[in-house]
Amino acid sequence: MTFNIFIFFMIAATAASVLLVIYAIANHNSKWAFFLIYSSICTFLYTVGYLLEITSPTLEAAFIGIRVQKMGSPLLVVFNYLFIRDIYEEKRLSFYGYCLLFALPVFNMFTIQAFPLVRLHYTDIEYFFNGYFANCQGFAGPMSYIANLYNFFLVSLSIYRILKHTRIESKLRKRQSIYLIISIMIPLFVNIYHTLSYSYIRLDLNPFAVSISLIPLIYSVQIQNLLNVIPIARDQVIESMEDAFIVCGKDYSFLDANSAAKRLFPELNTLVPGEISEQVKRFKEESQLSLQIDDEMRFYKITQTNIEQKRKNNGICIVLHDITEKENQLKELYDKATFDHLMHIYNRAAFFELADFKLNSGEGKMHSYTMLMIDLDNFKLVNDTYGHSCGDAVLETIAVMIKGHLRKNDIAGRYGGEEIIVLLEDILANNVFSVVEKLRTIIENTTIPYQDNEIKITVSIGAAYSPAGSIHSLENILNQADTALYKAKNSGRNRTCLYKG
Ligand code: GH3
Ligand code: MG
Ligand code: MG
Repeated sequence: MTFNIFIFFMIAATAASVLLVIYAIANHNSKWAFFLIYSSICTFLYTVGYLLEITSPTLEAAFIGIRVQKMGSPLLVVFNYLFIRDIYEEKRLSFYGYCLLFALPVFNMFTIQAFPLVRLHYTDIEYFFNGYFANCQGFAGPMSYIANLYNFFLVSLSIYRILKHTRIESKLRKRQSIYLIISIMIPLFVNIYHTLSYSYIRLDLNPFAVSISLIPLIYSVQIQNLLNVIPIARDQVIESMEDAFIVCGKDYSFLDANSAAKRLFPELNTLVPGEISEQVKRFKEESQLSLQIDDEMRFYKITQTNIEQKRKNNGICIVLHDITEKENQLKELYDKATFDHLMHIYNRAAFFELADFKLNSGEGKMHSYTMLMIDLDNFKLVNDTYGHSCGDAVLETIAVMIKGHLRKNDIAGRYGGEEIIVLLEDILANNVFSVVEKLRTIIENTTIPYQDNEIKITVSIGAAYSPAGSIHSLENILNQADTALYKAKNSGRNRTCLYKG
């Protein structure tokens, strides 16, 4: 045998197929690798068999090479087809599906190994040696045509699968499909060329073509690795998310949850996929949720997204987003805008808004209202004697006391300085004076401790009454209470005056 460039290329092609076997086995954890391992072994048998054939000194020796080739080549296209199905994540075939697919190639693989059945494939084989390499010329038998037709059918099926998925998938998928089609087309065209350009002593370029087709095939696999990263990345992001993430079926049966969800609802740890859980079901009705966690109230916004697959709703994705900080900030802002920070009762604007709403709402007409204007007596003296912060403490204590005596529908607000206004609901006209007097005397009889001092304070109260069924006017009732307060002050302070029209 003379060494020549073609034999060198054939050795390189064989080596490439060995590398592919190693690559596929090294990636055996990837789903796409399963059939690629077998198809790469077939490629190896095909190329190494051909290498044996063209380096054989006799027909007998060459026929060993042909047998090796035929242990791989009939199955090659089948495994490639299955590999393509896996790339596109199609369903694995049933046992009978595999039987059907492999029946003919396996039959060919075995019948070609020995006489007399080999006659089904080759009616005759001749051996040539052209001084550079050996070449066996087989004269095609009936099985040879059937095998070629079957291969052509599988190649067409593979291309159909590729095109089917290319229509709907992403740009990266399209590029992958192009590589796959190139990888399938190279051996196909070379085979057609080889079959049409019949001559005696010539090279069979098919094994070569098969190994060249490995290059685009590896590219397509690389793209698959990239595509596989996407769901892994999604999984990792979802798992590390602070938001609770729950996947359930259309019927709210539990399917999956991330760690945050399991921390929030430990019972999710005990659920098996498909199980119906009351915990998950309750999300159906709610768009917001509050949970008591470690003495703290936490708030969650619930978002639900349908999981659509081929325009069919296959489940629901529930995300619980923690909005506690936002809620607390909003509450803080609301409190600042609504309440007086010293007295912890409504500020003037909020009180007026609320009082106006109460008095003028349809329901308000059915109630009676009593407006109190309360002013601390000689309060300036407290400030002057004990200091401003003592004055603050007194104001706070008086406000807390007044608030403590209100009922559910009564409201109190800071009118200004050391003046407090109160709107009482549904007090009988005859009871107004005694109710207000009771409040005044409680304050009168209270001693407010401040540092080493005990402070006594009194208040003057002006009260105005608007009976149920009348048209209430905030402005009127306020003016009336103010007039009554003025009277109380002028009558010597520490007293209650009712407005009498
Ligand atoms: P009168 O019986 O006539 O109401 O006498 P008064 O001293 O209470 O009345 P005046 O309106 O002269 O004084 C009110 C005082 O209240 C003056 C002001 O410094 C004090 N004051 C108003 N707001 C505050 C406050 O937020 N803190 C403190 N410590 N004092 C306040
Ligand atoms: Mg005063
Ligand atoms: Mg005053």
